[in-house]
Amino acid sequence: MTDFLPLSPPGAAPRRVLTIAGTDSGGGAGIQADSRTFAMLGVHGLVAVVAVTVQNSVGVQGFHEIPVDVIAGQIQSVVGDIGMQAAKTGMLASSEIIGCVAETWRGLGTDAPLVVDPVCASMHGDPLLHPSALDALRSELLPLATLVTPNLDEVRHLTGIEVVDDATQRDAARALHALGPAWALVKGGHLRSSAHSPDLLFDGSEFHEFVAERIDTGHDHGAGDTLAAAAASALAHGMEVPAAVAFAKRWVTECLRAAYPLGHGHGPVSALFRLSAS
Ligand code: PXL
Repeated sequence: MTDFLPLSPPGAAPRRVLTIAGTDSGGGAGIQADSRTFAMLGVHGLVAVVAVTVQNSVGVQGFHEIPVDVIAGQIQSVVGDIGMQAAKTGMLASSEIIGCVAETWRGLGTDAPLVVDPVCASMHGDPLLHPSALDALRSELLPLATLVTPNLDEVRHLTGIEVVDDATQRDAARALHALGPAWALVKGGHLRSSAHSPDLLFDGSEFHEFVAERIDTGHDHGAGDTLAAAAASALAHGMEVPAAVAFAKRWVTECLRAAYPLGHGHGPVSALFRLSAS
């Protein structure tokens, strides 16, 4: 990793990036992962909490949804006063919350880029989105997105397409883009049993492929959140979407390399490697 985002001098306000997402009591994913990446990339993280999860390294034992007026209030409060240059969504839990976030976003009248990470479940397979909320995700939020960043399970939930090879990955990117985001990123994840994990980005006309070294670790909790948070941070600096995705992919690869064990289950990816980078 050699590249970083531009840093603001001490005393000067950095770029602001808003995360609209759930908390993780285990500190690995969700708002905790977003906030670590924001800090390590030198942007100021703003937070709208939509749900509080009860979870540890073994799984998600439950979650509590925040009332929609409090969610809308958090977003309006910080954007009205502090301002933001980009935002991302993570766990949104329900169709009511998705509707609230979409309506609040439209009400801001902002042209700041919005990264939508369509979180459906934890890495343990525990649900973080009611299945009935998929329609709201498709019809209300994706049309507002600058970039949507599903993994292969989320692609299947959103499009019905089972990605098994290059051709189906392209079909999925086309189907996702047709739902309204400016750019769709289909993360390859564990698609191919090669040393690489290709991600495919599509804007309706051109495909961009991103290949990174595959880091085989059992500790990849929070990887999707970290990628989306890094992409939003890069967009906040005015980067074009393909450059922001390339940057985010390099960032999450280094966070995967630095992942550590925690508890009795899966440990988190770690943005803390940045502290020891020269
Ligand atoms: O990594 C997806 C994710 C997002 N947000 C919260 C989570 C998780 C995964 O567990 O707990 C709050």
